Amino acid sequence: MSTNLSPEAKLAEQDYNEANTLDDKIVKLEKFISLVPKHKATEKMVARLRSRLVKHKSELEDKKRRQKSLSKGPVWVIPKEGDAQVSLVGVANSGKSQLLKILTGSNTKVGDYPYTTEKPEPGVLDCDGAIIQLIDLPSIFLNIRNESKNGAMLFSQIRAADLIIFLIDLSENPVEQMNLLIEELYSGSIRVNKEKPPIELRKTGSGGAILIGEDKIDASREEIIEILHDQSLYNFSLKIIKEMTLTDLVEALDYSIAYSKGIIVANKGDQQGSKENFEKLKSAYGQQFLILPVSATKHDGLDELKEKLFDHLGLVRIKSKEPNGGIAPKPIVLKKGATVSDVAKIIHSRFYDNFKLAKIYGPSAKFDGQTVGLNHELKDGDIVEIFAD
Ligand SMILES: Nc1nc2c(ncn2[C@@H]2O[C@H](COP(=O)(O)OP(=O)(O)O)[C@@H](O)[C@H]2O)c(=O)[nH]1
Ligand SMILES: [Mg+2]
Repeated sequence: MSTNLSPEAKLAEQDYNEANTLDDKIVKLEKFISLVPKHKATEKMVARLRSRLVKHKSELEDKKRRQKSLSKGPVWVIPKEGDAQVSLVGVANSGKSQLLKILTGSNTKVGDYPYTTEKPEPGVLDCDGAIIQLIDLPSIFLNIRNESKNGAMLFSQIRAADLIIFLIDLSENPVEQMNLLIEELYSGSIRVNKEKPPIELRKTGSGGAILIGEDKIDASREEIIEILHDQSLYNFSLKIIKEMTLTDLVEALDYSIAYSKGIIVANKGDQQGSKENFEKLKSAYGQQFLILPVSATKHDGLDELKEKLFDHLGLVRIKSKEPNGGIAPKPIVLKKGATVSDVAKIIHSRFYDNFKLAKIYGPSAKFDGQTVGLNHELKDGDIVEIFAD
């Protein structure tokens, strides 16, 4: 395997081959992979090494799970409360704690010195009746996964969230910050605003390997099957749905990867040079991310932030009209795509079981008071009046 590698990489390979424990194998293999130059000629080799890494990691997970059932270690994920959980991710001093404080009234510590925030700190944000749990997190720095004892726990908190806010300090180089955050999250097996490479994999009891759509990968049948063998898969049917590389296939097989959604909030818009930095950030990341400019200390852009944040969570707020004609003060918060039947079930099973008709007022109604059935899809801001027998 070690043709055309640097002496350093060859040494790393040897170290890996000599490693005995799973932990050690993972560390050594990661180091080896990092030392292999990445280009077309090494692509398949790197994919193969990554697939081994996936295997080692899942073995380690299994081992930990078995041990955990005996003794429970500390868990750091803040239990979800409200309608959605959002994590604040940024380098030191970007203003995460300041933003949490201003949006939620939480009294998390804001510091003039870096790393003021040592553990996750939740706050509650009211988005027109939807309750969003916002979580202030310790700052991200280079190689945090290996350098910080809390790295793994930090990542578990980030993965658990429904959305990530990348908080960028516009008084410092914004593209460097964002590159760092994305790379660190990547190393913690978190991909942001990316689709999981689409495959359909089914384990079969016998029959060996069945490949469908193998022409969509630029690799031989044997090379594809080797990757699955690495994961101890021998009898399976695999359908490749879109064009992808061997590396994508390895990613798709790696169940430890989280695919998260994120937006960028560009803070300190009141600082000198922030406009130029905002433009730089936009040209580097504007295609992949929604970017919202704010100033957490001057309270600029916060209403727009709340609005767009809610929209990105993929939720809708629906109010019900009561028999006395009054409108419930608190909305019911549902996933986009929710229908009248979802609302009926929540109000009372009677409304669902004996449903007659509903009247709709608001964005999804062709006209106010439009009569609709259980399957009518609702939009954010709708008011629903349900009639039952
Ligand atoms: N000028 C300016 N300073 C800010 C803004 N937001 C936060 N800061 C300051 O940046 C420093 C770091 O804030 P903090 O919230 O502790 O950052 P964290 O490390 O990301 O939690 C503090 O001195 C804040 O007062 C802003 O919008 N404008
Ligand atoms: Mg902080």
